[in-house]
Amino acid sequence: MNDGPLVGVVMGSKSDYEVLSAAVEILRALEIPHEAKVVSAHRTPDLLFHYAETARERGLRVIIAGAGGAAHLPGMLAAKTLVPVLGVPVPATALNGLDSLLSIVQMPKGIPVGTLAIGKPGAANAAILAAEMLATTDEALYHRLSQWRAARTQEVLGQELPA
Ligand code: RP5
Repeated sequence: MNDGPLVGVVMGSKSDYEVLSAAVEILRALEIPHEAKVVSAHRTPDLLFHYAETARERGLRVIIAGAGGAAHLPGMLAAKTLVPVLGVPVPATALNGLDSLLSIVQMPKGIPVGTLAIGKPGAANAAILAAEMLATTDEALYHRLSQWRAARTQEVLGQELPA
């Protein structure tokens, strides 16, 4: 029985946490065991390889990877593991995340990265998607996720506009 993290949230820099925290918050709310870590593709390439190569044996079932600029972290992780990688483009440069989005989404055929929207909405959706993936084989999580979504629906139904 694996009691370790099921989802790994990695990012190229501590500065990315402002965005990736949106994923962590949702994983926490859904009680999904997870870890968050800085792994830089170009500044700590050996750590990147080690993280990817040991991901499956450590019990990770999904990796959420966020980076800004020439965002090669998600693609390089995907190249070194069969654990599914969800990429989150981080707006970190003058190009406001468009650079990161194109870097992540344009993976050549054969090594997929599931690419989400730029910034916090993408980070949140990556966590929800990871939850949905895990819920295909976890009934208790499926139940928590259903309740979580129903609560979001109620929030919108309860919204009132100023008179
Ligand atoms: C990328 O460069 C990181 O993912 C981050 O988005 C960006 C800036 O990093 P720092 O200069 O803040 O460390 O590698």
